[in-house]
Amino acid sequence: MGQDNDKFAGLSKEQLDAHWMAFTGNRQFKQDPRLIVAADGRYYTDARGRRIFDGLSGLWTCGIGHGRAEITEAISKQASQLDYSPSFQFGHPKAFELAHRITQWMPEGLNRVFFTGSGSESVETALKIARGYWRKKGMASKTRFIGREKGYHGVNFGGISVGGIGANRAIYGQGIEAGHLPHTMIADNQFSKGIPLNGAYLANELEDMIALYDASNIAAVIVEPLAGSAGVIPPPAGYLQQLRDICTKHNILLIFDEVITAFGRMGDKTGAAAFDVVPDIMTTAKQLTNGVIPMGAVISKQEIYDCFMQQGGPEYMLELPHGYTYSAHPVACAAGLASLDILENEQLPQRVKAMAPKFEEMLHSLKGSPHVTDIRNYGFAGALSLAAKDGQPALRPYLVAMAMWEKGFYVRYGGDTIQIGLPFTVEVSEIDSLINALAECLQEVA
Ligand code: PXG
Repeated sequence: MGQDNDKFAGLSKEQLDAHWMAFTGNRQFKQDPRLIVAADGRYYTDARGRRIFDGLSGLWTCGIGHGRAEITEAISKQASQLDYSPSFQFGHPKAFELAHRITQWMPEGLNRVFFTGSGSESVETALKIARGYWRKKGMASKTRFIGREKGYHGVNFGGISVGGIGANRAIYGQGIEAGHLPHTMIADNQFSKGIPLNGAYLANELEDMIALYDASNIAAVIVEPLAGSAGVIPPPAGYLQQLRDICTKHNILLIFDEVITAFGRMGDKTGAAAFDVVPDIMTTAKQLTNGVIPMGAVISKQEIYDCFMQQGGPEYMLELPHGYTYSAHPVACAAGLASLDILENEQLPQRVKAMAPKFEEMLHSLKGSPHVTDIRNYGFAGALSLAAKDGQPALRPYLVAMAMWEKGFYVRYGGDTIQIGLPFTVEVSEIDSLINALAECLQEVA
């Protein structure tokens, strides 16, 4: 270990070629792979034997840290007791226990939980519930969705249709009917710390879209309360409340996609709690199981659930023709219960809230570093925007992230941004090292 020539971890070219990797530059990766072979706490070990700080908590998944015995023991015990049980027409106790526990993490009124296998599946589920709900209520023309520019709602056809990251849609052709609100990353808000002051007026664009499409044709508005993938865009003061008010006024459902923001990262139970606005449906995944086992959950207001029950026909009939083979998978439920136990017992959302100002201060110390055109943050989420190099906006973040990897830090690069999602258990000295390394990399990368 420790030798550069170990970086292939003994894999042959044929093995490397066989795996078509997700959201990865496959050609570059396979020439110079970044292979991770172990994880422990807030650190990865790569194939060269180096310890690497996990500056994105996996992919915003592992806030508790890696290898927590309580979680691995819970899943191993569950796998030996009940490794799988059919998710259609049968149930197992932990699914109900976890659903109930999740409701205790939700704002008042969100109390019916549907399980999925990922964030993308949570989004499709929420969109289908929204359309189905209006049809059950006799308003079948309410089918259109409104998303937002720069929104990320996973990769399935519904998600990329309401999503607003052009590169994720461009090659796939037609999706489902959706309009897009303007994003809120405006020049007036550059280098805002936490919640930006300007931009609530952008929510009024929803009124214009309603005037264009008519509320009788719109099922729901879907936004991330804080946009994650596009590079951490916190909501302007008053913006989400404005969206809420307009949706309520026009009888349109409001969906918060909280795949990144739920379960602690915002320094609160959810983004809805942190920003004090309650949606009608919330989508979650990632942190629910600390990333250890794939799982998502869609949480809806009781009125929506009740509508399906009331319109469900004979009681032996199913009310929602939707679900996944792995909905409420017993091993995922065990991981979810163990993760929520740790988040609660160790008061990790509270810890995030208490340490967020320190992170904010340190992150914003990078203002003035070469190439940095904006810095944004909230809770334990932060991002830098970097100026384009040679007319290629995505090039410099890639170079910076690779330089960080060489220094022993994993951060995410996407579009023209570098993103940080700190583990909830991080120490101040680790934030300090991370930010210092970032400052050096920004100097080094031309
Ligand atoms: N909605 C939101 C808001 C997300 O952030 C998804 C849906 C899709 O989840 P799945 O589990 O299907 O991937 C996501 C996922 C990044 C990054 O670096 C973000 C995501 C995934 C991978 C990387 O910002 N978000």
